[in-house]
Amino acid sequence: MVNVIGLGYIGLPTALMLASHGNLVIGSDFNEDLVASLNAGLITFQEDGLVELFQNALLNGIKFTTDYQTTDTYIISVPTPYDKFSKKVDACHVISAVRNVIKVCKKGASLVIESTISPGTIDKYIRPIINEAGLKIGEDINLVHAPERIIPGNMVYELKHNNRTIGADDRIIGEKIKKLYASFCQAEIVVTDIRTAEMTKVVENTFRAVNIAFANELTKICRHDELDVYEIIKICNMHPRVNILQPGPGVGGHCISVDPWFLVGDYPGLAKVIDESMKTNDSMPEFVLNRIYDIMQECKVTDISRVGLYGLTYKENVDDCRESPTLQLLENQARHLAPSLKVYDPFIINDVVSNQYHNLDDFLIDVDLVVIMVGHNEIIKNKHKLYGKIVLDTRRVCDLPGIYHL
Ligand code: SAJ
Repeated sequence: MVNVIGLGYIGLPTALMLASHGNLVIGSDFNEDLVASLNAGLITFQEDGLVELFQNALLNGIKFTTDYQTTDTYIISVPTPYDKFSKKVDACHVISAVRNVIKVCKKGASLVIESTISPGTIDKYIRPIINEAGLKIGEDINLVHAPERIIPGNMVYELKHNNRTIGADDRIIGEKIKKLYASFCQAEIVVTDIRTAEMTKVVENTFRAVNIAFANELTKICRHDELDVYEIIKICNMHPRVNILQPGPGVGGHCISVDPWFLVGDYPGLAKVIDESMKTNDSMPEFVLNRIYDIMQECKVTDISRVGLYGLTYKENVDDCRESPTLQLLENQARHLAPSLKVYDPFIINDVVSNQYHNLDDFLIDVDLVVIMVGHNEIIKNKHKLYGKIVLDTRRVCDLPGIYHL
């Protein structure tokens, strides 16, 4: 039996996938409301194919509880926040999950950490806890790191089709855990050591962050000379060895905007390109604000309350607004304007900011300048509703005459 600990964006789909592929699974989470919802058959976030996967897992006997189980295999998928000042990972939830597991696990159990952690976390924080409890790593308990790689918006597909990495102290244990993941994962699974697995995960997200920063920096250069950055990127990407990513209003989510900071925090003075890239990405909401001011002046919009931000989530077609560029803009650069700026996102049902709308038409009636912060399918399908408005499209998703870009 597998006990999946932490039933959030990664733990839940993983638990459902395992259960749907013949494994006996119990999902544990300390959040009683979440466990009650799942036991009542209610899924807690939106993802293509998740409802069907949930139904399948229920038919296959998955159970949810707030307790840890006595078993021989654990997957820990709890959040890893980071300390904004030190830029270091805060492994408190992983540490507390490990402390709880070692109280109940069977002798020789495998403890798989899926949560994203900074390189060295297992050596620095996890091994000492196990040693202090008087347990012998490799005999009483086996450590494994199997970082997740699935992208929000396409999680169910990517769980099945993405290659994976398993880092283990012991090759035999690595192969055993590989077999478990191979019950649903059809792609290649590489077995390596724990330090390497920790590093690869953070490096993958850092690669993407640096590449987005490059596109964002190009945007600033092109704006300076009034050149079309999108046309330039499109032409450059026709070169067989060039593949520039897309500029945008900033980088959000709990992965690309966070993980690279672990390297900056742990390797000060060495991670220089990464440090500058993260600062470039973080500067984009302010760049958007300055574009808003310039366009307001050019179009003679004098009332900031006639400006509306379309999109609150960190990217298109997901319901997650953690670290989103819109929130960064409202909470940092435009804090003084936040009570006036209007905001709407079709995926965010609860009120998370002031002046939030819950219907596209109502939102559009009340604004003259629409700033597209997120390229949800909704706005692409309804771009005709933007006729007559001044539009700043920070994602270049709406091709309309007279539209402004970054
Ligand atoms: N973004 C751009 N320009 C781009 C691509 C993305 O501005 O060309 C922005 C997005 O709008 C968003 C942010 O970057 O604000 C991050 O979005 P994303 O789609 O690049 O990535 P995430 O954070 O949703 O998921 C990433 C993925 N990592 C990689 O692609 C290397 C995913 O595979 C990981 O599993 C996930 O992080 C994670 O959990 O670590």
